[in-house]
Amino acid sequence: MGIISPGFFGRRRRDVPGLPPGQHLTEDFPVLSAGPTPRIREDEWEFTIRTEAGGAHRWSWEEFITLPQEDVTVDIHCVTSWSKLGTGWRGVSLDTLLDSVESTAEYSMAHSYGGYTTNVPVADLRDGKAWIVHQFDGSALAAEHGGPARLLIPHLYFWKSAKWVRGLELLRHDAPGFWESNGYHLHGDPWREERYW
Ligand SMILES: Nc1nc2c(c(=O)[nH]1)N[C@H]1C(S)=C(S)[C@@H](COP(=O)(O)O)O[C@H]1N2
Ligand SMILES: [Mo]
Repeated sequence: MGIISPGFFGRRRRDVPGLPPGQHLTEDFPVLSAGPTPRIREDEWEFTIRTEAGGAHRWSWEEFITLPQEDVTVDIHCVTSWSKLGTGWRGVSLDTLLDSVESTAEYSMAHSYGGYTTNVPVADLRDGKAWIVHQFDGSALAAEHGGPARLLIPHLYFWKSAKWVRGLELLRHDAPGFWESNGYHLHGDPWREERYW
């Protein structure tokens, strides 16, 4: 049996590049859902952006899937402390979707099939920071992980990445979503440990 100083693992852990404070690495892909998994067929799936002025833009699955697609490899961080590095996704940038609507709103609420909501500032959806993804690791996104499509906002804690997403509501004022109403932080930056409030 070798002797390993207690500080050894501690140092290594902090030294993992890409691992925010208080997080540990996981190799598998945990499923975290607040309720039952909605089963939404692609032919009934729709995604709608509503603006603060009452406008709306809606995409059917067919329309969504023919938009420009991006492949992204990103790290994800759950507030319950697991992080998974280098995850691969395919989907449509929020820049592409938001460019279809006229809006100056600074806040948004994501809405999911099943009723889940989460609030995200529009600035956190813009400039290549967020996607609506429909593939994980080269395969169709599994229902447990939010298929047919989910939000992916990897620079915020993973509760912001709404599974089974069905729309985005653009708002003039910030308002808490499901977990934010239950004590989670309004913003959720893992590098600043914006976990609870
Ligand atoms: N619709 C919906 N989206 C959700 C959740 C949920 O319960 N319902 N859980 C959130 C939380 S807390 C996390 S950590 C991630 C988990 O995604 P996963 O199950 O694919 O790992 O989804 C987020 N998106
Ligand atoms: Mo989470």
